[in-house]
Formats: sequence, structure tokens, C-alpha cells
Amino acid sequence: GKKGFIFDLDGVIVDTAGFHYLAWRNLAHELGFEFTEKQNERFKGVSRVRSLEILLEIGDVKATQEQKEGWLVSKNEEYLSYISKMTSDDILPGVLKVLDYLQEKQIPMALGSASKNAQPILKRVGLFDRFDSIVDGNHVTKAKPDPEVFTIGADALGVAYTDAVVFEDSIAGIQAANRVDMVSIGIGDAQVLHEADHNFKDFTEIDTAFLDQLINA
Ligand code: B16
Ligand code: MG
Repeated sequence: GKKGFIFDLDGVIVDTAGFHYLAWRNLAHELGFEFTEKQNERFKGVSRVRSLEILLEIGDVKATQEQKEGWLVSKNEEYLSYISKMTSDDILPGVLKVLDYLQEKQIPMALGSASKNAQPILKRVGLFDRFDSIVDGNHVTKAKPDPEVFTIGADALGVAYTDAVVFEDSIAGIQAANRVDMVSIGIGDAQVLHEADHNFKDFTEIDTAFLDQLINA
């Protein structure tokens, strides 16, 4: 059937994973513990609320609901201050070429992100108008590895789940795509994302021959 392509945002289209990490690490320091980049792997693709729970587990911090809500707000404010400085230069290498090629081939495209900040980020980097559908943290009730964010996207594009191709940088996101038999493409460390159907370090490694192969499969 007709193929549709679905892109995760953080770590796939833009390099905001580093901003999330900085903001969570600063909160950890405030609470008196260390938070490493390796530990941050588990935060990718995970909702803001769940991320805080994991962070507090790591630091063995007990907190009231009120404290947690305050930290969620201050973390997001710090994150928003980082993304307010983003420009189209923050689009990850190779991404525009792939989007251009798929657009030229008239392939429907959706965004499938856990982030509640997806829309302002897309606007800042000038990609808001490039997607036929934008599904983000404001639209889903179940977080990755639940496939909801991708199934809503495929439904919006009018393609069967088995005809959807998903680009993801997180373990949870790859698992979400695999659960409904979408074609999963891991962007990043192939060892971390070994459950993906295909792996690439970044979009510069993806050529038009590979895209044609996906389109015509
Ligand atoms: P926000 P993605 C995810 O975006 C990030 O990978 C994850 O680290 C973050 O906690 C989550 O969005 C929520 O983001 O705090 O902006 O709502 O990778 O699914 O595009
Ligand atoms: Mg991501």
C-alpha cells in the first residue's frame, strides 16, 4: 500500500535531547546528586512527568506532589529558554535533504513526538509547515513504548500501520513502532537501538536509494 513516513522530533529532527539533559542535570545538582549522559538514555522519548519520576528514583529523593509540580515547571522553563535560541541551524545534519526528497515524491509525512513543546520547536526551526500531521505530547494519553503517538499519525496520513516508516532515536520509540509492525529506523547508536529494523548514525548516512527501497517495498 501507500507509504507514510513518521518522524520523532527530539534527537531525530533537532538536537534538543542535549537541552533536556542539561535541564534535568541542573535539577539533579540542585537536589544534590549526579546525573550522567548514560542515565539520560532512559529519558529519551519518555514523557516529562515520567522523566521526573525516574530522576527522583536515581537520586533516591522523596518529594511531595507540590514539590514535583514545581520542579516540572522550573525544568520546563529552563528547557524553553534553551529552545528560544534555536534556529534552522539546529536541524540535524541530513534531515532537510530527506524531507525534501520525500516531499518531491509526494510521500505523506507526520511528526510523532512525546514532547508538549513540539509545535514551538518546529516553528523556531522553520519546519512547522513541512508535516501533513503533527502528533505530540498534547494529543496522546499513552506514552511510548505504547504506539499511540504513531498510530494516530498513520491514521491521520491514511496509511496502514505496516506501511508506516518511523524514524526514532529512543529505545521506547523503536519498541512503540515495532509493536504495531511499522518499519522502525533507529537514528543514533546501533547497539542501543538494536531492536530497530534498520540503523543509521544520522541522516547523512541515508541516501535516496534507501528511501526508494522503503517507498517501493
Ligand atoms: P517535553 P521525542 C521527547 O520527545 C523527549 O525525547 C523526551 O526526552 C522528553 O522528556 C519528552 O519529549 C517530553 O518533552 O518536556 O518537551 O514535553 O523524542 O518523543 O520527540
Ligand atoms: Mg526522540
